[in-house]
Amino acid sequence: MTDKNELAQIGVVGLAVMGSNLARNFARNGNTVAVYNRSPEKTHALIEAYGEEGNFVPSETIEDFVASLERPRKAIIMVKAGKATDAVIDQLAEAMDEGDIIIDGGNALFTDTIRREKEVAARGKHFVGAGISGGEEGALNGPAIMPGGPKESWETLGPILESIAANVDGTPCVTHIGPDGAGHFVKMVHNGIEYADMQVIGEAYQLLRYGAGMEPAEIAEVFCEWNSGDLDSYLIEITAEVLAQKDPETGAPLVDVIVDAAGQKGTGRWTAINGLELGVPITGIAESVFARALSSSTAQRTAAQEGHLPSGTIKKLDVDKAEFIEDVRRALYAAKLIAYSQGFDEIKAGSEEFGWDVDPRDLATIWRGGCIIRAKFLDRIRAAYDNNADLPALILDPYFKGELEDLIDPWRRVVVAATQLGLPAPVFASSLSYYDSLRAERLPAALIQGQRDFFGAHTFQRTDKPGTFHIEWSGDRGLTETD
Ligand code: NBP
Repeated sequence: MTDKNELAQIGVVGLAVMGSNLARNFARNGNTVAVYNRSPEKTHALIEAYGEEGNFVPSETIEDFVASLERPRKAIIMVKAGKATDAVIDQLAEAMDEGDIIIDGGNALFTDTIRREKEVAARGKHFVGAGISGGEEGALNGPAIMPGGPKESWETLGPILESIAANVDGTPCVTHIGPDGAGHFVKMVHNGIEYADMQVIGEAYQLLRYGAGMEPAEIAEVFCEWNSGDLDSYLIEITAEVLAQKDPETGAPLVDVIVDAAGQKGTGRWTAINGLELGVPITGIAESVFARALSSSTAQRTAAQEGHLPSGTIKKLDVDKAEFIEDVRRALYAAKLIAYSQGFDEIKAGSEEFGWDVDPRDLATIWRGGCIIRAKFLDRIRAAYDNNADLPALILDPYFKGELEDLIDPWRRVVVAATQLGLPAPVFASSLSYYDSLRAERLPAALIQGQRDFFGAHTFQRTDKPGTFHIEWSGDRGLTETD
């Protein structure tokens, strides 16, 4: 139903797949929605196909669109991230009045969001960067929404966003994350965790397929079973679906006809870059980004295969298949746990750096539904932060520590097996090294400090007394204390 005279509670600018699904979600949940797209064909197509789903107010100009919104006006931008977003913000800020709210629901880099909020605030309007997860399906049926921006905006926006968000046990998967870029920052790290989660699932598949010699359909059944336990999650569920799927053209397993070069749109890379900038060792996420890059290094991979790089001695799997499958499940659980633990570390560091005061319990709550990393064990993460909001690391929570007791040996066995089988398992292996580094009483960092002092007089601290010291390496090798 469309009515040009009715004022809309919310507007959506950009009616490609995400925007039109979000607009339909608003309309289906009883909101009157103003809709506008740069090229009017998409607006017409939306109204023609889905106009009966609820109340839509279509416009062909941004001025008409703004005029069709009730005050304070609330408009969500769902256009291509980058310059298009800046262009639309400028048009909206021009046409809107003081106190109106512009929301960017695209995948913006959080530093752009910080800049945009300042620019929009200087023009007397509010700006909210909101991370939206769940892809097309989530946008239509209930995404997880991570809005940043001013707290006052959340008070106005909260109820309408709650009306379209996913809902778990009566709790909507949306909450105010923190000021300015906090929402897009958290969405970025969510995507980084998603990269790691997908990669560890991929490594488990690789080991079962080429280590245990299982067929995709058989592995699909294993993933189905895993989905009823600790690993219960959307990504495990869809993995089973993808592995069970046959290619409609050849009848072969679909996974065998898909080119093994993984794409990326940038949010995982941003998460890794930010981890480096903040000095947070998010090894699982960074390895996952590199793994995608390596998979797409087609020329190098072809040259390496044709050049027959020596494999060394490759062993066959010499353990019982059922035992190996269970070991892989536990290794996957452990590596996934590390990825989440590291992701929460990055959020904590970002929140401190930018003064956002992000509450990890909020994330564990709203990520339980709608988003791509939704998983049963987020309830456990929530409980961990409920018990201790200042946990030094998620894996130090008593429940997860107890889980690791059961996971650690299988995890070590799987990394050894992958090495002996000659199969890559970069996140299984690097996460184990990260874990052992955290546990280690002494790290080779002492030696590195010695090397740094040798070639660059970078000084070092001593274990036995305070102060900063240097060895006269090219002189008498005596110890001097520096300021
Ligand atoms: P796209 O990212 O493909 O963008 C297409 C939309 O941007 C169209 O409505 C297009 O209008 C509009 N647009 C462009 Br391009 N340049 C414009 C300009 N200068 N002025 C006004 N409008 C302009 O759409 P999408 O896949 O629906 O994603 C929308 C946002 O949601 C993106 O930021 C994306 O990163 C984010 N997101 C996507 C997903 C997903 O699963 N796809 C998930 C989560 C977040 P036109 O029709 O006139 O060309």
